[in-house]
Amino acid sequence: MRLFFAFDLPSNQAHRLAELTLPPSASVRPVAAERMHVTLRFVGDVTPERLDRLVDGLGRVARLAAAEDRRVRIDGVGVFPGLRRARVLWAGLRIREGLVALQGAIESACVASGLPADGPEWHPHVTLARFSGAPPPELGAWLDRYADLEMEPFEIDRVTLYDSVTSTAGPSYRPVASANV
Ligand code: 2AM
Repeated sequence: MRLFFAFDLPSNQAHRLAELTLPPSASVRPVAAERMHVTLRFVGDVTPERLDRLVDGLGRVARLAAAEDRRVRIDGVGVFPGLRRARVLWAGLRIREGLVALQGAIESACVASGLPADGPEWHPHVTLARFSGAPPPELGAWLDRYADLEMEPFEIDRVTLYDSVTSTAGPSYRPVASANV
């Protein structure tokens, strides 16, 4: 299993992101609207007992998150790890303290289940495309063009623990557990 906690985008926003014209390149691999999401915490493979504890933790986090401000909005674009060696093209998220608290609570639930602590920095983003080879020379101009990308705010209403299943057709994401927040 390749587990991760995430929330989905409103379908209309995911479709609008999927319709952005990507920088032209033979190596660009777009993400379909149906698979766009924001990872809150990558988990990876776990034992069945740890999975049970993570699912319990998700329920506790959801109850706690009900009191938080969970509004977010798509804001800007960028690349990981950097322009010259770009592997991932993403849309950023403007977030409020409430989401930082929600992500922190998920991190705490992961550590309580026995997982090692994640790195200190969380970069909320929606992966729009991946580059399987050298990034296109037009990438810098593309980033400038969409620097002011902004969508209407929305409220996260559900957090899901997904299993990423890889096949020759690419990854697909199977919900293992989810909770309304
Ligand atoms: P990405 O969107 O930046 O590619 C399923 O693979 C999800 O988990 C994706 O959203 C991916 O992030 C994220 N992910 C995969 N491997 C990861 C890792 N080693 N560390 C953090 N996140 C990871």
